[in-house]
Amino acid sequence: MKMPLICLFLTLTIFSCSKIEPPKPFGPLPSERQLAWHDMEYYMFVHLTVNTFTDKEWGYGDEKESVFNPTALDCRQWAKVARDAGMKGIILTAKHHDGFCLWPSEFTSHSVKSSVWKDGKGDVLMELRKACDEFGLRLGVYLSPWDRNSAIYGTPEYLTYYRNQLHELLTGYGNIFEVWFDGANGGDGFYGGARETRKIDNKTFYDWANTHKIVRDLQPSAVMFSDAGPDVRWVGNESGMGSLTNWCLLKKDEMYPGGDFAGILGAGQEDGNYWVPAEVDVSIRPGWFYHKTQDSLVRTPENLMELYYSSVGRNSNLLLNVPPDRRGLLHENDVKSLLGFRELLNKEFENDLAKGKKSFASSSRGKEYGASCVNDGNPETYWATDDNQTTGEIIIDLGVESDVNRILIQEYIKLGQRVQEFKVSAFTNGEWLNLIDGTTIGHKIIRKFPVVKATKIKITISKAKACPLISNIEIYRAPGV
Ligand code: FUL
Repeated sequence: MKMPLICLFLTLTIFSCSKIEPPKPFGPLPSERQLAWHDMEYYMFVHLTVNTFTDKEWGYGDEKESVFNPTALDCRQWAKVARDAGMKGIILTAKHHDGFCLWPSEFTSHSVKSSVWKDGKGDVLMELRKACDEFGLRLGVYLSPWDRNSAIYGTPEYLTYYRNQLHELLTGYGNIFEVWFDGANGGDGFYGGARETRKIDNKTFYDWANTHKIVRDLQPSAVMFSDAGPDVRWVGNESGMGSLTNWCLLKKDEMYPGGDFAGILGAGQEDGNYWVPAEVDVSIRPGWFYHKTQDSLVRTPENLMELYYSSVGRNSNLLLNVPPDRRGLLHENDVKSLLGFRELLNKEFENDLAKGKKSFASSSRGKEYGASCVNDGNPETYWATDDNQTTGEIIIDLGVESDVNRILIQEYIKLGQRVQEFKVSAFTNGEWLNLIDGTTIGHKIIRKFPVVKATKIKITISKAKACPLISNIEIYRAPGV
């Protein structure tokens, strides 16, 4: 009689104390540096070089250093605007294709040190470093692999030169969050006076594996961007369009910067074997560099809002270029648009109607993974089904009938990207009305739909690679229709 009672007691104790097994990771996973990058979502690109003064987009490489003279350059203004606009960092074109360096590189005289700006004693990158620190932003660098100024471009010595410069940028300017490797490469240029066309093999010339190693060694928390990653991929266009279907996955070993992969990069690859999420790079003006003639062509706050939906709202980060003018300041028109956009953004996502409301799931893995995890405001909790269950529904009860027109959904990507198909519907006039048929989710999607009066919102995961893990759902009634 004694033994069975003890057994029963032990069984009950073990049962009540044992935690439910968390879901196992599925497929390629993001690294810590990539997770930190996902959370940044929106940051500034700054294109500045001799082009700003010659009115070009691609400098030939023969520009005199003396043309670079941004008389009122103020990186604090850039950083303040970026911070006030809601951005989390700034990436500077430390060297564009023309080869002119915005920092006083030891390895060339084609830099700020030969310019009249600050009598050759200036260092734009250092000023930006300090400004980013002051305004709580992260700093990134663009170092163009193509160099139309360098006499040795195209020879093996150039690779040493390029790596030396990379070394300077990664050792002299504190923590770098992203290193941007542009795909444009080879062609005609000044090349130290040769004025000829030089072509290189994009695939092999830069020995990318070993070039990447320099970044990993010197800045382990930096992500590297290029057409093919390794950490962040180009979205395949420069018009600000993320893809509705967007896998953070890529077979990057089959790709290289400057290759012809634009058609693949938008959606990523469902069967990709590496985590390489998309970044949308786009300019607030038609050009990447400042041109006075484009002062009237700055994107409006409303247009920036659309960009936000087509980038951050499509599981991508938004890298928005805002080029300083010849004074070295962000132009008034650009600043006005950016701050106007921030205001719109605040209004758009002012009141999350899902937060803390009652939510129900068709099934869940257990209490810790229940439906309430999707609207508890905690990104570390998530709704999960049993391992063998790859579909499911979550219903959020809005409490009262409410007008709604936006939904935001996030997967718990630390354990992989899983959802392949989903739907959103609203309970209105006594029936379920389908609002959205979607495919992937990933870090975040934000979708618009026409205003509907709803008492409940249902999110149906209709297809997933493994049990779905949803960490966040937000519902809004944004101004407008
Ligand atoms: C392109 C470059 O050629 C443009 O000048 C610009 O820097 C853009 C971001 O990337 O490939």
